[in-house]
Amino acid sequence: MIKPDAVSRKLVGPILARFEQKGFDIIQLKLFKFTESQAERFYEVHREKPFFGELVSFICSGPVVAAVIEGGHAVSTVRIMIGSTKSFEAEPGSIRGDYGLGFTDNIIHASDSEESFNHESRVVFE
Ligand code: FUP
Repeated sequence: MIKPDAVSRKLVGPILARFEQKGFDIIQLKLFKFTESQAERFYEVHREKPFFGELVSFICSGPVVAAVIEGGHAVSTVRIMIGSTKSFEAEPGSIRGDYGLGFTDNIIHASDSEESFNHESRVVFE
């Protein structure tokens, strides 16, 4: 999911292109703005964390683009492609490493397991 910072910086095309160039299929795509309650459900694993409020408010701050990406080893390969959570530490060549410097505003989210994909895609595409 391409986060509000990247959408406002007009990085949707370049980011989606990377997944296509890698060989993945984009099988669902949605531009939308989270409501607060939808964002709280999306990030419910972080509900008790001290940064939860900041995270929810950031993800609601502008439109996002959610994509369902299909292909072999999609979860692990996409996680490698996005780079470390802290963009300022992410490897050059990764999406966060190439496009961002932020931590909360870190360009992109990707599901880290099949279970989180099932939950997150339900919240986004329901
Ligand atoms: P990631 O899976 O790389 O997106 O990272 P996490 O699941 O650890 O964190 C979810 C989101 O919370 C991250 F995109 C960044 C944000 N976050 C903060 O804003 N502050 C923190 O202290 C930790 C995470």
